Amino acid sequence: MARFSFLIAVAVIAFYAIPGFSLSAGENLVKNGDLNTPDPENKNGPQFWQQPDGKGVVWISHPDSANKKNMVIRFDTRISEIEMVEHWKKIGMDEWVFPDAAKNSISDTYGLSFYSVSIPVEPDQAYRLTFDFKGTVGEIGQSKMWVRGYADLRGRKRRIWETIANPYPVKGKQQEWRRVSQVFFPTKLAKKVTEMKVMLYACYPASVYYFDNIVIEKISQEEYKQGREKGAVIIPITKFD
Ligand SMILES: [Ca+2]
Repeated sequence: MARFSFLIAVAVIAFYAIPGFSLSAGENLVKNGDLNTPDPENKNGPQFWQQPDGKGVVWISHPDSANKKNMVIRFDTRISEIEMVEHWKKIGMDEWVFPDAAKNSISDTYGLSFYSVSIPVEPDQAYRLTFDFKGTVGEIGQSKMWVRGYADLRGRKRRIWETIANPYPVKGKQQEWRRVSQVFFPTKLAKKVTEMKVMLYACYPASVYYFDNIVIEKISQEEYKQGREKGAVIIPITKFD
């Protein structure tokens, strides 16, 4: 048994020693991607993420896990624009206040978003984004995840690249949790990108949406090529931490 373990260890080391796998494969570049660690500055939100507004965007226990310490982000796009704007003003989150708030639910217009902190982008490096999602999908579903790339241009940080990962199509019920996985390569299309942020986004139809387990990992260019050919991988999930 000991010898067997030793052989496995050797095999693992050999695998990581292969050029292209020397990067610590599997390391999640999204800090607190499982959303489980509270922000020491604000106990109502996860560390290394934007502060949730506590109404449209809420940091709560996983709705389908017995582990109450397994946290997720929940969006509620049923709330009207007027209500959202009033709430944002009340808590001092003026950044997203629209000048002409409507009675309609926020799903009809802007939707709701939630950002990670910045993540460095390496030149000539391909990545894989993976996340868990629960919510209405299908032809009418508009919720998705973005990765947005930034560069310092003319003295300002500007968004110069982005990619979208859709949590659909998927077979089965619309409200099932699913794990979405998709490759991307920021500097292939925008050489100047030096950092990226993940943006969780929920919109139409007016409903509740959940996100969890956001992972960005480095992959080889060969894996990127294969991933592009295959397209997004979406699998239903039923087991939760
Ligand atoms: Ca979690």
